[in-house]
Amino acid sequence: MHELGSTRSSLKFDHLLQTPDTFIRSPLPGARGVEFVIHAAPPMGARFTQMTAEFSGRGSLGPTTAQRFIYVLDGKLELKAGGKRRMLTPGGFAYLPEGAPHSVCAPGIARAVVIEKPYEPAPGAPAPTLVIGDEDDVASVPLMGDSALRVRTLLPNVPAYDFAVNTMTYNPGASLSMVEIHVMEHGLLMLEGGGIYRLGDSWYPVHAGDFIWMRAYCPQWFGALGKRPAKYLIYKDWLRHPLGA
Ligand code: UGY
Ligand code: MN
Repeated sequence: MHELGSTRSSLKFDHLLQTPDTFIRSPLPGARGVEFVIHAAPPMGARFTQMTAEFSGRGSLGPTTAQRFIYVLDGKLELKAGGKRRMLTPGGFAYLPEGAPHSVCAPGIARAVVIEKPYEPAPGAPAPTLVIGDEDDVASVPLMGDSALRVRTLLPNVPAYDFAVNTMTYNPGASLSMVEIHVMEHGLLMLEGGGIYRLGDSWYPVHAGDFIWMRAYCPQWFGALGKRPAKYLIYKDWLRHPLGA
């Protein structure tokens, strides 16, 4: 059905809501058998990239000059890094430090979130190391004591790492307790359910499959609606002085 030019997608100065009907796929150098939806990237003001990588059978990622974080959405990915070989399944994730030799290959059709960011060293902080995990093994912690809104912190919360990736799960009716305005920017992929996202001075209906980018200081609030929990994966720059010192 032709939508006559209408879409829920919206690009404003301080945010992007990108809905699946507007996704454009492209190849990237070095990758084989993979198409990328490049959701967030420097041309729109982001200081990181976030993509959805869609692998055909035997597809593989190319190298990167940046740190790389991978979170499997569908299918399986074989990761080789640091002398380890792991098969990641949905909810499986990995963090590869900048310059760490590795390969990521899909034995069959698969989809994954790929986040890349140039590493920002911090005075006195040790170098980050390889992380391989599964979301099911990560503790689910109530946000500000609200057990209807639970957070899983996928990366170690220590200064070696300069970004965070978390999942947040809201029971129907749960919401952020405040409108947040903060220095960190966000990349967010809705994984399950839906609700209303306030971004800047706009309120949007959102649901699984939607991507959101929030520039630093973008006013933000979410409330979950529907009969099932809403869940998203969220990136933020973290644990670095804003002046880069
Ligand atoms: O970590 C965060 O800043 C998170 N609470 N933001 C959000 O969900 N929009
Ligand atoms: Mn936030």
